[in-house]
Amino acid sequence: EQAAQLPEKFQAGVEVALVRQLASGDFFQQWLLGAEEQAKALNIDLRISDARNNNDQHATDLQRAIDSKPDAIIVDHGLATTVNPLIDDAVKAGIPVVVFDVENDNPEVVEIQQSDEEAGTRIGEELVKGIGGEGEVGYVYVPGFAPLDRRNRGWDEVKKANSAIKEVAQFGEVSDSTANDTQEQANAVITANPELKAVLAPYDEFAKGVVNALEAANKTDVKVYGADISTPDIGVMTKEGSPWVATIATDPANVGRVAVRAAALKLNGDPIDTDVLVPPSLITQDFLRENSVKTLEDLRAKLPELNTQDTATADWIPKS
Ligand code: SR1
Repeated sequence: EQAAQLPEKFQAGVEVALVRQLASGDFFQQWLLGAEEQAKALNIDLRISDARNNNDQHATDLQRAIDSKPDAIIVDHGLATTVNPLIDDAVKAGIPVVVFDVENDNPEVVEIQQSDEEAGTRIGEELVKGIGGEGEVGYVYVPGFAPLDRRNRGWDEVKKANSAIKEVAQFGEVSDSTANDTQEQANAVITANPELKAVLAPYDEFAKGVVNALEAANKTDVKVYGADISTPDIGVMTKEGSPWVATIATDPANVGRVAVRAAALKLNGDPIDTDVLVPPSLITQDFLRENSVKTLEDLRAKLPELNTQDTATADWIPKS
């Protein structure tokens, strides 16, 4: 019934290439579920590739996607130096392009992000408040990933405004098993810095790695401030004695839906802003416990603003 209201080209079926740099971990899995759900509602055949954090492979996948002449391309994460020249080629070839979490300044490209600089500031300020405005903190950061670089700019602002906060260690690893690899580095940081009061870990895989290291070292008085949310993350945050006290997060499935809707609007020639922001919410451990939130479904019910169904949409786009 819904398909009949779609524009003609969608009724016939359209192909959208989703070219992913990373796909492992809760955020990326949930994001894909949302994207697939929205694609199905729009009769879009989503052609998905995953470069598993290998940037050469990401470039190869993007070139292959361009060569296959899809109706649109969504580039999900990736280094600007790797993907932007190819994105320019795609635009020149007349293919509509949407990027999520890529630093790109081609005016034809729709860029989606989770207001990451502001997110970095908000979770950083929460950390400062949580440790009384002073003390030693650890920071998990890997440069080169647009959302992490943007959050880092927000955190830099917080540090400038709070001179009694001493960042004593920066560490982290993004890989196919980010949480485990970050945990190994966190073990060493925790041992070397016995006065640590908190760790800022603004990516849920980072946060989980740090939590595991703190639990193994019996140092759960060190507070963890993270980013992202998922059902497993909620389990970690609400566990008795958990050091993970706050996170700044969108609903990743909602962001995936926004990306597919943006591609649909662009390929249909409908108006869409070049910059699409999906604002995150600050979610505390206290909020989750007080509201008996155990799953992402529970959280969606308690925080309906996580579903930005009016972002990047039109009357003909089915709500999913
Ligand atoms: C390695 S970048 C990881 C981040 O990408 C998405 O923006 C998620 O929020 C995650 O924190």
